[in-house]
Amino acid sequence: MVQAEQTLQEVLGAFDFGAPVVGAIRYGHGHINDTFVVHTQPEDRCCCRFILQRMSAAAFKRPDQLMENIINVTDYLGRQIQAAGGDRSREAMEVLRPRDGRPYYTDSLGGAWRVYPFVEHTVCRQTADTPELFAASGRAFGRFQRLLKDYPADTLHETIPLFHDTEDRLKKFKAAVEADALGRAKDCQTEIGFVLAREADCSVALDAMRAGKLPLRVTHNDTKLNNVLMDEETGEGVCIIDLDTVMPGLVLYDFGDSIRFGANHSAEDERDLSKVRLDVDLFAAYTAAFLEGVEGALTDAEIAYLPWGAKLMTLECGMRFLTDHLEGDHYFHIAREGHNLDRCRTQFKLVADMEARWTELEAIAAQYRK
Ligand code: ADP
Ligand code: GN1
Ligand code: MG
Repeated sequence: MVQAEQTLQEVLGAFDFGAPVVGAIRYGHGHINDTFVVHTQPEDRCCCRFILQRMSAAAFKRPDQLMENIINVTDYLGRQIQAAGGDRSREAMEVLRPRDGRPYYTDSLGGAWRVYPFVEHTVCRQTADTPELFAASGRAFGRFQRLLKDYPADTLHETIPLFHDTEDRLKKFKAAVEADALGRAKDCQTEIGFVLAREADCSVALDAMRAGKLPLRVTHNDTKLNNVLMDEETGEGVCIIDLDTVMPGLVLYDFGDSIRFGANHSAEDERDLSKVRLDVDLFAAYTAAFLEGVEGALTDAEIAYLPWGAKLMTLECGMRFLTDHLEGDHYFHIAREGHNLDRCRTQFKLVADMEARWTELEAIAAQYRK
């Protein structure tokens, strides 16, 4: 993979930031794109910042379609937010086009880059330290779901085909075990067995969808806590970011992925598994807030399946980390050897916790059925 730094200067020259660029440094904790913060120095104001990203070529095969989705979705959200009296520049992402007017810039080595204004006076959190904070993220993701309720789903490109198709993820996982390209499978037999014991689970949401019980909606599909920017003073959610995977999906994907990442007090790559534990109070706080944010837009069946969303997104993500580990870490960024295996283990610990406390999770969701 070509280091993003190799073409950084060329890319900075391709955008008009409205003031001289002082510098650009790596930024954030995303696993997929190469993200930089660009500092500029306007004459009459203090530093003005931008987010510059090289979109992951491993994840996104069609940056043109990806950017078409993002421009259309952010325009749509922007109009809705304005109509509701909100601040478009703070609450919806906005794409800053390169000098040539295209939606993104392709560098001389083929890398695809885009720019967003930096949403200031916000914080991006890696763990949900309090139920209030986690609830604020739930309201924000719920509201996002509601705002996109009538978005024409058939106009969206599938930026990553079969993204949350857990059956397909299982198939790819089995192929990686079978190929065992790096001879790593022998060291992950426990984890491989964990997935194989849950093969049938991988079909639960898809079966319900195929049976007409769960509707397809426009979903974000990557609702980690660090994909929402919170107001630095009030702690409320300001802006949902990382719109790369906004596509048709099931609402339980959005609910579940937030629980997977946020309803515990440890990092996704924590090595001490005794610290990794599902916090049912956080689950309850998020459920209430998410449903408040969607404002009654969900059916009873969708509400009943929320715990499945949590379990499936966690199982699927663990399976994806393990697949990437077996294939040589070509998809998720890693910072150390075995990083994806460590991440896989935290996910499976959380799945086991969810199973152990399943009746409690179902009872929490059931409170909200009409
Ligand atoms: P990835 O797909 O790699 O996760 P993200 O789009 O989530 O990439 O961006 C990575 C990080 O950059 C985010 O977690 C957040 O901290 C920061 N970020 C992204 N966009 C903005 C923005 N417009 N304003 C402020 N921070 C941002
Ligand atoms: C990736 O892009 P980021 O870091 O917010 C991934 C998600 C995973 C997550 C695990 C496009 O999210 O699907 O759940 O890592 N995004 C993509 O932390 O694959
Ligand atoms: Mg992200």
